[in-house]
Amino acid sequence: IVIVIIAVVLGLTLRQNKSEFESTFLSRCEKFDQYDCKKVWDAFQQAYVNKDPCKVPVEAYDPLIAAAPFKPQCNRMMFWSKTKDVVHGFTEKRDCFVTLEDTLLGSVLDGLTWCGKEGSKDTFTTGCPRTCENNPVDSFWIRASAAYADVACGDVTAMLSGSTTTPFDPTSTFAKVEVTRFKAPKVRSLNVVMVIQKNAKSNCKNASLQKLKNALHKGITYSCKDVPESRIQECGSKPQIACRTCW
Ligand code: C8R
Repeated sequence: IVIVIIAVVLGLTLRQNKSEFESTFLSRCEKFDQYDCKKVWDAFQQAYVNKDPCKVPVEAYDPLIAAAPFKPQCNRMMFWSKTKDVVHGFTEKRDCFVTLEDTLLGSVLDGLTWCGKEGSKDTFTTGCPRTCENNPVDSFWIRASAAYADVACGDVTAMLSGSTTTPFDPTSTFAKVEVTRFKAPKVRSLNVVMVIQKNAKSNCKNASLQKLKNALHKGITYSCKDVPESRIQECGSKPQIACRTCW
């Protein structure tokens, strides 16, 4: 009995406490049924733990994507660029559309910073580099965006910002990773919602959108509609407005 007690006490003291980061990860993950969150956590960690935080390539997250694959949600998939707050303000209130942040991986990691260190088993949340190309956070969003765009189907929506001079920004993840992954005939159309705020700098006539049309695989129909931000907010707050009549 004494030996058992000693063993238990020793075991408890030696077992590392869960970090705040891991607790956040697991509690956000557990809101989704049908996933083994401990397995997802292990697959996540193997991407960056014990590695130089400038040497985490996009492919490091392949096992994570395999452990928590994205499910296609035809006709409801929403993409965005420079409109994160407007989009999520809307999708939080209505279930017309789903974004990457509504999926397990997107919601678990949204707003978080993480990296590892060579020779350490820990996850760090401060002092993580974001300027080198292969950093853990940027590589994750690129990999997750690619996987999310790969399952796109039906009529796809994208909210772009009329408050920038180049709403289709060739350096954005939307342009570099997502648009070129939409495949006809699985994806039927790409419908741009141009968010028009006060003092807008551009609209659907902007030249960058010609580049978007050209970047789309042939067979995918393109459309663009200028929509005041106030209309998007109104549709978010009035459930009696049907999704298809929001704009
Ligand atoms: N997507 C990309 N980046 C994401 C993201 C996401 O879902 N969620 C977060 N939090 N981030 P931007 P973009 C972080 O320039 O480059 C997907 C990342 O740190 O306004 O065109 C999503 O499916 C990233 O660097 O948009 C969406 O369609 C910035 O926010 C595009 O890609 C991206 O900010 C958006 O990527």
